[in-house]
Amino acid sequence: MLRYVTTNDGKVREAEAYLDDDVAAFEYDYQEIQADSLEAVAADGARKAYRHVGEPVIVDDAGLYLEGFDGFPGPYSAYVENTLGVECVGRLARREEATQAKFRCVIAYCDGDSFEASPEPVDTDDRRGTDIDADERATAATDETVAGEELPVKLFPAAVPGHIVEPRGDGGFGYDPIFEHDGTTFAEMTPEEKNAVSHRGRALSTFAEWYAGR
Ligand code: ITT
Ligand code: NA
Repeated sequence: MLRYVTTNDGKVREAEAYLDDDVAAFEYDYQEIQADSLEAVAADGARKAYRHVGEPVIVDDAGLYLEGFDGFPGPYSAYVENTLGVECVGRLARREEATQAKFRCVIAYCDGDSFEASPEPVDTDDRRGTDIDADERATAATDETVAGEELPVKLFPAAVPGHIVEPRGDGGFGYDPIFEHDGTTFAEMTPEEKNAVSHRGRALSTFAEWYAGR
């Protein structure tokens, strides 16, 4: 059984389309590290969750990156949501005309086995998310594993570009009401509509393809 490990009900609603008899959501509140990259946070979480569950796990770490604010809040998105709040981030971005943004998501998979080593190391310095070209709406499955640790982790990053707007919509969660993509905020979309374009939908479908064919 593969476990999708999270404490976030919004993520579970979106992941449901990718879960079936062999994949189940699992609520486990591990201690997250603070780091400058989603990759590092997700990889660490996957290792902790695997050690706890003893079965294959995926962990999903995500964040909002404001281009004009050098990628803020990025990996600190949860802290900023809990302190400033989503509407305040939206007002700041609009006041400073820093409304160009992207969501990034990194799925980290760990099953206790090792994977084929990659010739290229993972670039973990991605505060600005520059490793993903948002204009291409990139879905980049990396073959990289985070090496040099006892438990190998496979990473599936993805991004989606958008603009910060006044809050609209009741769906989704987190920053969704202020994130507009192709004229619609993520909070105005159904989970299916959001999955079809979102950072998480792209990361999950890339993961699912790899997982099915591994
Ligand atoms: P888990 O770590 O338990 O999965 P979390 O809510 O802490 O749950 P993240 O660390 O990945 O998840 O989330 C970081 C922040 O980004 C947090 O404030 C979320 O609300 C927000 N966020 C993540 N994905 C999002 C999405 O698809 N739409 C809007 N906001 C999102
Ligand atoms: Na998290």
